[in-house]
Amino acid sequence: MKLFVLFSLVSLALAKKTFFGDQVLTLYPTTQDQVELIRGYEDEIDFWNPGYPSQVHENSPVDVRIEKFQLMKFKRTMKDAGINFEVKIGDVQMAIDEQVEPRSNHPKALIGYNYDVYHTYDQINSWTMDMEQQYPTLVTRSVIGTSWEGRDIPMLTLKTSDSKPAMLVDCGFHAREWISPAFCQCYVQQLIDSEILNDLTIHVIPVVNVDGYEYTHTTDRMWRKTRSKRAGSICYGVDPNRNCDAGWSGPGSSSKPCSETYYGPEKESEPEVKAVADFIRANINSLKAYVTFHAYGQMILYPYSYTEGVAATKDNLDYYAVAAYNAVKTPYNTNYIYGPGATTIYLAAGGSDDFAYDAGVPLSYTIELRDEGRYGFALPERQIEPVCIETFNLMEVMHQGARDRANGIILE
Ligand code: 0X9
Ligand code: ZN
Repeated sequence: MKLFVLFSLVSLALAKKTFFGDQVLTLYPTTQDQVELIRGYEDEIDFWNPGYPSQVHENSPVDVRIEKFQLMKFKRTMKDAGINFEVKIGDVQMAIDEQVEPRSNHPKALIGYNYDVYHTYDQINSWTMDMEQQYPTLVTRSVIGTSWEGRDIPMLTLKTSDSKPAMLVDCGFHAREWISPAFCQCYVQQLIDSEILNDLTIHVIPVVNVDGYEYTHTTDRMWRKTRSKRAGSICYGVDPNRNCDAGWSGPGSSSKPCSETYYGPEKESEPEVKAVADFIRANINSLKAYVTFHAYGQMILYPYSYTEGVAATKDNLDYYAVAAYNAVKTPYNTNYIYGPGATTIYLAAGGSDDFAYDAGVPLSYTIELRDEGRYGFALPERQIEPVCIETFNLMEVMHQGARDRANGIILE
């Protein structure tokens, strides 16, 4: 009997979390009282967009995932409080299941690496090795660090010769934002066929938060943070985008280890974050641009996010944001918004974009990829290809920005 109970407990712990019957609702609070009511759910519901309750504001929509067992009561409470809402995703598990196409049905299943599907950490890691083998003169694989759970964090450097100005592109800071690593992979493939490598060296980290990403494949699809675990806390993980040395522990980040925006026991406590920061510091003289990919919301954000204070080179940052806005719109009319993080999305200290900028990288951007909330984190695989195409267009603006900077051109 004891053994049976133990077995059940272990299998429960190992079981993959499911989201059957959970819904994503978009709430429309119009008064401060309504905002406070929604914020009060901090520990009970999953805030998708904005990512955490203190950023809920009057007259701006809020996407939240409500578990099946809470739904009836939650909807009644919203109605009683006069908060309008609509059901964005009727069944989160169905959306997750539909996100991934049956592999055998996929038209590209048998032709080389398939960039139009979501891959696991192991697949992505092997792909980095294959890329180096396949393009030995162009691609170099390195490992910038080791995660909390001991995984390698691989990086691909694409270059045609040494001593070119460089840019750093990373993906997968937040685990559940799967479209981000998917973009980094097709970006590398598109770079290989492009002329830009004659002018720039481009470093690409396809997944920063490797443990978190693996966890979203094995256990909890909606995991966001790292997977570190420290004595004295029952909760796992630190928000890697609150853990950087940029106004660390300031507004929009939490001291609570169980919070989705926990800033961690100290700055760069997370080995994944330290690996990226160390790379930026070590290459600060060559790095002209840094672009970090998140999801979702369709935004081009630039410093600052840890303060509402204006960045010294705001006009220059804004110049490429406007150009990028136009570029990303061209192929499929996808609408982005752009601006400083603090005023465009929310105040949030400890982010990698602000860190890179203050460390001396002149152009620094966070891109929130598709969509605007129709599928949110469960963006279907059929959207990977259009995201790759329109976002490469956006990146061509960033390449131009890095080249301009290298040539001492400061456009405003
Ligand atoms: O909150 C974040 O970290 C990012 N949004 S997300 O929904 N992907 O979590 C926005 C980051 C903007 N930049 C900084 N806060 N520095
Ligand atoms: Zn993110």
